Amino acid sequence: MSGNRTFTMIKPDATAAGNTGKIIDKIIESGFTIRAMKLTQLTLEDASRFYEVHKERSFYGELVEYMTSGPIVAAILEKDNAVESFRTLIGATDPTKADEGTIRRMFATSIAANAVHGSDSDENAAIEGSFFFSKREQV
Ligand code: FUP
Repeated sequence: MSGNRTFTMIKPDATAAGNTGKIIDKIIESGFTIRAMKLTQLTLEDASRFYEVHKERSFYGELVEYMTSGPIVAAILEKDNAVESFRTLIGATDPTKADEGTIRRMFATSIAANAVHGSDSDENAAIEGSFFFSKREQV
């Protein structure tokens, strides 16, 4: 059974480029309800822990460094079938392969600086959401 919540981050490239508002608008227009949101900056320890699943991959060090390079916006989003629906909205990891109209196609500059994160399963959505937000911070 698919769940109704997912977790996202607007990444440092997108916040630095002034695209935070446009991305949030697109998320809301696409039918998601924001259940938690904060602007923050990851420490190296935070990013290493968040991306621990990728630690054996060649790009891990670069990814962790990049994700600490500026502010991010973390959010919990609600919609039916949230995980899959949000991954459709953001598009492929590589923005040159992302479909027209997707957030990554519109705002990402490279595979690493790809504007937004979206959880890849209900289980990870719950883990990632609770990485940033206490129960009290979710409405
Ligand atoms: P996605 O689920 O689309 O965010 O993609 P992955 O889980 O495969 O990758 C997580 C993050 O690692 C991506 F958002 C960006 C980064 N990455 C790279 O920097 N280089 C790669 O070759 C693949 C991923």
